[in-house]
Amino acid sequence: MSASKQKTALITGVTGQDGSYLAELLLDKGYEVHGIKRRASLIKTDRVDHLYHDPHYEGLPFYLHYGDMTDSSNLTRIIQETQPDEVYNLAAQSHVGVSFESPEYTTDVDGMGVLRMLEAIRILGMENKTKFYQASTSELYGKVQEMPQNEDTPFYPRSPYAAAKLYAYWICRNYREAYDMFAVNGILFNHESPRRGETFVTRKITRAAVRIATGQQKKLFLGNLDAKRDWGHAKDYVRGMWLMLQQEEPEDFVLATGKTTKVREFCEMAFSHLGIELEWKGEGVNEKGIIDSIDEEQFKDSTSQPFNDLILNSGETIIEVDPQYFRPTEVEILLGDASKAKQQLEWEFEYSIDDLVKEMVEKDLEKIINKEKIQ
Ligand code: NDP
Ligand code: GDR
Repeated sequence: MSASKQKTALITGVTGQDGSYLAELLLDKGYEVHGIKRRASLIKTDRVDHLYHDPHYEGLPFYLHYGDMTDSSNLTRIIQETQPDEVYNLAAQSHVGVSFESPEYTTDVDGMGVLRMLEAIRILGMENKTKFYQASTSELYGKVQEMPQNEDTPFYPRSPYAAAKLYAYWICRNYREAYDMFAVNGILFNHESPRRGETFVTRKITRAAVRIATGQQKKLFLGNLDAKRDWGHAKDYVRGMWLMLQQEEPEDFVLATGKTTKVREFCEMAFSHLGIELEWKGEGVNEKGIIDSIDEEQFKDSTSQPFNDLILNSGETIIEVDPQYFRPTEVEILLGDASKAKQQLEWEFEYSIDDLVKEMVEKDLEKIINKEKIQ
């Protein structure tokens, strides 16, 4: 691609899981990529360090700017300076459980932050130049009414995180309709990778599994083992984000695999890769050992008196339910229908859940063997 045709992208949340994969993808496509990072007392750019270079020397066209979603003037300045053709708004306080602890901050970053970005583009008169991607989420469906969920399924947020993302979803649509902006929502179901933050359940499980298998940890404490999620691989999903911004018309799309898996099944898969077969045991276990209903009262009973609070491996308890990880209101099941993305974007996912679990376990194992910090 010649220099004059090179597109410029700005990624908020570039230091996160999705931001790092998206930056790689866009650089590969010949983009100049700018990312916003937050000031911290310790450098925490591990996920993009391989892309970054000292600006005094030649390197990839990848640049980092200090910024924060709570600071309008800073966001406006960065957009003005970088003049992006495409903005990918991925920055968020993205942990649903933490959003109950920090609801106001979560709302500011995940809700108001989106408005700040859209307003900056509009005030700078860039609404006809800059395409905007908003990281919307399957958490919007919350207390699920319909299965599977697609672009027309009604929303019912179940956390401060989801409520903030609901505002973000609508303000994005409003700017599209009010100012003719190319602004789209990608309603993405859970996607994971070896770069997943270690407090999300999948990474918490794979990391603990290798630590337990190598004798560095005794037990894994988890919350609701019967929550079901539609888990894909982040690499597949960032490709979908890019495709959404290459369309003629701005539209919202669901990305999902169409398969839902229980947290306990994810545990079984992860431990099984390490040769550990789990046997579920505990007081109050029902016939099937599962909770299939999404009836709230039944669910409440299940959390106050958890099923299967012991998982035995050769008589030893290695996983235990700890109610501190239950959420005041839970999203029990998510299952997405990505037919629209498959038809219009020709988006397909390449990684199955087996591939995903295998890669996550192997990378965590590699890190332990190489005595690297497991991030
Ligand atoms: P991560 O938590 O891995 O990354 C979040 C990013 O946002 C990090 O770079 C973080 O910076 C940055 N950030 C947080 N707060 C601020 C702030 N106040 N100002 C500037 N930057 C901030 O999330 P993912 O990569 O997994 O997700 C990306 C986006 O997609 C998020 O908006 C998330 O809500 C959404 N999403 C994610 C899904 C998933 O399954 N992964 C599914 C659907 C939606 P730092 O590194 O400094 O913490
Ligand atoms: P989620 O992801 O809330 O779906 O949000 P998370 O991995 O945190 O939880 C998935 C399910 O697992 C249950 N769970 C636990 N969760 C965590 N974090 N820790 C535990 O110990 C634990 N035990 C059981 C949870 O209750 C839940 O049901 C993710 C984030 O990436 C969001 O930003 C994104 O919008 C959605 O996915 C789609």
